[in-house]
Amino acid sequence: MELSVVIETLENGDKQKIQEMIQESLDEGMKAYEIVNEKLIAAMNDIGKRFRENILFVPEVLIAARTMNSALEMLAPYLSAGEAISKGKVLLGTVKDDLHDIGKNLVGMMFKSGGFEVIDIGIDVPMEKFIEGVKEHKPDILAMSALLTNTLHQMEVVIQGLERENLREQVIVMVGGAPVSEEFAKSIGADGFAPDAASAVEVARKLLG
Ligand code: B1M
Repeated sequence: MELSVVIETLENGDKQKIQEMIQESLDEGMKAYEIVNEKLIAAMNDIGKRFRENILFVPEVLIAARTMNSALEMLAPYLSAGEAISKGKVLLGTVKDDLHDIGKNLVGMMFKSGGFEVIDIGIDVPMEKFIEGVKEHKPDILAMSALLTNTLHQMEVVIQGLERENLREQVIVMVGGAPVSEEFAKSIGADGFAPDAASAVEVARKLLG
């Protein structure tokens, strides 16, 4: 599975081809998480670089993202260990005004594979919807993802909303996404930060004790 071919296939939006390539790699013994990290994310980073340089534009990146999501869906059963006993409940979403969902989906898959129950409330989630979700589902962890510098502050808005509703003590808040840092997480009063989907599960386990 050559990285250049993965990039080309994502850009072409060829869902069937990417799935065939993944199946081949799995058959050859490559681990699902290696395929995600070394091929799919690496390919998306390359696409992101050309997006930043105005070589690729939103419609092209959107096609690549949809193809990547279909590849992740196919890999989901391989990432999931299928543990029967729930390790905890996670309410997951991408913050308001932010439409990026690939990282969030990956975080959701890794939580599921770690035995957590995941309630994914989607993208562009306003504070009110996060609060409603906490009231309705009573999750152990509220997990927020943001990919844009100008949507980061929404994480703080949600934490302040939880405080106003006296819900802050009832839920562990975790944040992540490319522009999020440990320092930022601390500064807004989040309980945990993880730089990637796999470590999000480790951090969650530590926070739950
Ligand atoms: Co957007 N975009 N985008 N985009 N896009 C970025 C993020 C950008 C860095 C591109 C660039 O300029 N190089 C840039 C942001 C700059 C900034 O704010 N600093 C950007 C921009 C500017 C925009 C628009 C404003 C462009 C425009 O319209 N002019 C626009 C905004 C739309 C909106 O959200 N309102 C936009 C639109 C889009 C598309 C719709 C075309 C598409 C998204 C489609 C989709 O998601 N379904 C898109 C994409 C695909 C990207 C890039 C290319 C790829 C993002 C991605 O999926 N990466 C991205 C450039 C890049 O990152 N290289 C870019 C792969 C994914 C696995 O990584 O999401 O970081 P990531 O998740 C990681 C970690 O961050 C972490 O785990 C994952 C890996 O294990 N993680 C968590 C994520 N959430 C976590 C939560 C946790 C813990 C870890 O705990 C709760």
